[in-house]
Amino acid sequence: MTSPIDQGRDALLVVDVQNDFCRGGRLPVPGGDEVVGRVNRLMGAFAHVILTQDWHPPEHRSFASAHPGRQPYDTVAMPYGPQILWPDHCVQGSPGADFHTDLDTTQAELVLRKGFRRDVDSYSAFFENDRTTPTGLGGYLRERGFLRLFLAGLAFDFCVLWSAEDAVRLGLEALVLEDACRALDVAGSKAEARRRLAVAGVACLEGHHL
Ligand code: VGL
Ligand code: ZN
Repeated sequence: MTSPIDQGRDALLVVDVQNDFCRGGRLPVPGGDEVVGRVNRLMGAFAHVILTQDWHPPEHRSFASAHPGRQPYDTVAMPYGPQILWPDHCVQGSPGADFHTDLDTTQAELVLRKGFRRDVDSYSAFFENDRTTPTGLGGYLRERGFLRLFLAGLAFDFCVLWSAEDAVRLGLEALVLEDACRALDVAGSKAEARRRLAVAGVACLEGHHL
């Protein structure tokens, strides 16, 4: 069951382990804090680690507050498709956008920010929610010769899911370390994420075996 890590070709992508997604944050993922220790341990097992950071301008169009009359978790039509509206979160430069205080970020070779365009959300670390605007991560991984991407972090059913799907789309092998993720579980999104990962051929593993 365990895939031995190939330190030359494998990278660990740590998704959005930020204060706003943890206890006391603006968009807390249930149990979000519990991934911090697990992710710290996992980072020690990989030679190459990349962090993502959700990084929205104030009045980002994914915020319910930018849509008068709408509530968080409503869905609206955006030019690029349906978009769930969220509480304001991970505003650029705010404490909520910082990495969790206990996350050990020293080993990260790249910190990739996403969601910085006001009109487009970006769940995936590879493409914005229009599914076409690249973040550059695909090119970065290709140039560095990484073939396999292990994913951990928050939230399992949004940014981890979309990133894993896009990794596969770009020809990488993707593996989700499920015990180092937690889900938001909005309207069945956690079960849906499991189905979509299976369809994409993404393996879900227990990271504590690594
Ligand atoms: C995320 C909702 C909004 C995530 C980011 O990191 O999964 N979810 N922004
Ligand atoms: Zn966001």
